[in-house]
Amino acid sequence: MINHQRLWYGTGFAYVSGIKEDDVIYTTLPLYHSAALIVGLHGCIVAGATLVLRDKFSASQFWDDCRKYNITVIQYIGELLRYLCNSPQKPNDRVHKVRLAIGNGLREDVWREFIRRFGDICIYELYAATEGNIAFLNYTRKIGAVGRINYLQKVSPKDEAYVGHVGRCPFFSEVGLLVCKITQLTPFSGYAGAASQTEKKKLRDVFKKGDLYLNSGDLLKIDHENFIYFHDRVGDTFRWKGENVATTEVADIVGLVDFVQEVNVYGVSVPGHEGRIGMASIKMKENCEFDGKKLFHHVADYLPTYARPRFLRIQDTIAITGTFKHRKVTLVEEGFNPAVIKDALYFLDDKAEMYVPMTEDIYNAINNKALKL
Ligand SMILES: *[C@@H]1O[C@H](CO)[C@@H](O)[C@H](O)[C@H]1NC(C)=O
Ligand SMILES: CC(=O)N[C@H]1CO[C@H](CO)[C@@H](O)[C@@H]1O
Repeated sequence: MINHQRLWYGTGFAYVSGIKEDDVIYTTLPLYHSAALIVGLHGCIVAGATLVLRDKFSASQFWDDCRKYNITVIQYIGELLRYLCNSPQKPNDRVHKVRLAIGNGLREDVWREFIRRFGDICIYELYAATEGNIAFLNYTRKIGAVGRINYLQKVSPKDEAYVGHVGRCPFFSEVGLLVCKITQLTPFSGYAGAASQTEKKKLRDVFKKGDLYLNSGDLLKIDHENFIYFHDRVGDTFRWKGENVATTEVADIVGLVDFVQEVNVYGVSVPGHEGRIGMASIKMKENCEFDGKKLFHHVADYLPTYARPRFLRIQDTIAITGTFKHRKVTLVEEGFNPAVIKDALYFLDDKAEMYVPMTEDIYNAINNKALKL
């Protein structure tokens, strides 16, 4: 439920980002989503700035539009900036007036590449949810971070049974579920429709009896300098062999391999096994060859056994949602059956120490448990 107060809070992002009346904001995001509607459109009204809308994002037109309309502020969500980084380099990549990018979901590798390629654009990566009662903004330009704990905004990540160490990440302290105290100043107005939907998001007696918190559904981590990082959505994390696997973390690692352009990580079920095993859908860089040995050694170097994608699927395009997030549901359902999937499939073969083409034999061996996962 977006009431007046919530809308007003949302426009605060434009205000704290220093958007002024001579700014021109460019948004290619859908207006049904709060980034464009609340931060962009309403933020623009509050600042008295100008808004340039485009009904569909186009990576090839993006910078031409910025030049044409003298854009100073751009909005992004999810994978949007990755698509800009993936588009062919041009000599005028740095010819524009964009000084600020505001949004969320930017991964660290893309953040670095974006600045390297398009110039010193200030990135305000924010963390917020439409219905949430807490928000963070980068405010220090620390790459990868969504914000920092300060003494006005105390953050208490709560350890839950399903929140543990995810992957190998010695730099970071523990990952936790973000819960946010519901107070008069940080209200939770809930969802329209069934009251049970709203009730489900509330956590009671969290730190002491009688307290009330909002379950953000997001896993965050805080480093030794108090910088806050987004880790994963609880729903995007899957369990394998009793361990939590963060899809975003695995995707970040696989994405570092030189022939990988884009990667979508998810968990698939295997008959007779608890939990879900890791699978990745990969889009290859143009004119690159898949190298199963190289990829194996890369994931073996950076990921613990349980987090390594056991199956790979090579796709021409990685499907995204209207809000620039990777689509996973269909991929999860389709699994890893080579008789059904027409894309090239690979299997992580421990003994051979490489990804090998997936065959009917391997598939059958997994199903009748002749092959142990
Ligand atoms: C952009 O800025 C240039 C130079 O200041 C100006 O000539 C042009 O009219 C502006 N374009 C728009 C669409 O405002
Ligand atoms: C809101 C906020 O704190 N913004 C800061 C983000 O980072 C830049 C650069 O460090 C600062 O100049 C802003 O004040």
